[in-house]
Amino acid sequence: MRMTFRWYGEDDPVTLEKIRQIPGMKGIVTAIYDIPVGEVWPLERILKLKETVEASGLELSVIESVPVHEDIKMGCGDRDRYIDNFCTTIRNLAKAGIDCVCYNFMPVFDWTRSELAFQFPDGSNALAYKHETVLKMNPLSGELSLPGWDSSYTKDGLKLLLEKYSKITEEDLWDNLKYFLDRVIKVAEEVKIKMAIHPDDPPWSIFGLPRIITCKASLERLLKLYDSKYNGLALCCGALGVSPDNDLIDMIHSFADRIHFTHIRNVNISGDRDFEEVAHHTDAGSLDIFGIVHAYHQEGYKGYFRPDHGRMIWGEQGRPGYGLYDRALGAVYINGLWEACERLEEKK
Ligand code: DNO
Repeated sequence: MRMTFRWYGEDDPVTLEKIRQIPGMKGIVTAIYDIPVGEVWPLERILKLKETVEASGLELSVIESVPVHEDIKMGCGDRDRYIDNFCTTIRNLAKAGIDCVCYNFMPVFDWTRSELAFQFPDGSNALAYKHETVLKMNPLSGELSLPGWDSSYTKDGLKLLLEKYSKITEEDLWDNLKYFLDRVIKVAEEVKIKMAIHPDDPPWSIFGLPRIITCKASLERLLKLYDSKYNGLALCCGALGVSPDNDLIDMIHSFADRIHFTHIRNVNISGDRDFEEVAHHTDAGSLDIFGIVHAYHQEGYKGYFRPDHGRMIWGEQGRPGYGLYDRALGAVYINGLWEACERLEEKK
């Protein structure tokens, strides 16, 4: 297991120097954020990023994410050119020594919440999702923006995109995902990059858009679309875990050899399709974080872990979900659980 931490680049207030001081921290998860979606990431830019990260004493571990152009997801327009570009980016990343790339296949919006600063009685706050509120939200109003969303759309551009998607079914999305994987995984195999799909967050349809990577059956289907170790998963516990039907421990045991990257986060399921993000500890929320880490340990997991979203605590202000303190506590907690699993194993 390699412990990593997400860093949003030079303008992230959570600097590499701070991340380096987190006990047990090994690597950085990041991306190049200023290249338009669909364009090639030049090798020089990737090497520069690697140099910056390594100068801080950390390793550049995972790219999260190389974004997938909407034409690819919709199976229209310039998809072949964008897939070629994606493959070139993968080749360039491999030349720089990267071995794991995360991506997602969520139409238009990446992860979604209805509240960015849900207040807890202890004075901390965190991201939350209330389904009733989301049902009333208009994605065209621009009232919400989350790190990870492509903010380059104009209102008209977004409207057009949503109209186009209204004709796309879940099965169309599966076909388009297969078309993409058939081309990309071949290259990934060749250059030895493990591709890791991030599940849909939350794992159900929002704003009428189809979402397909939501549960065990869909992960199974995805893995079968192209049967290769390089077609793998970024198992995000928080994303999948908000659905009580998703048994994460069972998923870890079922797919262990295809999980390359893991996001660990706890959530408190507070109603049907309602949840708040909480501290990483098992007793803070609805997920058995010890059980999850233990399952990885039992499987001899060698991939990357990162603590996922944290609350805002100790007065910190910053990028929703991506402050320093609570994520650092999460990393230390996970490392502690892992060490305990190791020690108990030795004693057997
Ligand atoms: C949210 C993240 C997602 C994730 C992408 C992966 O915090 O987990 O934005 O990076 O969905 O492509």
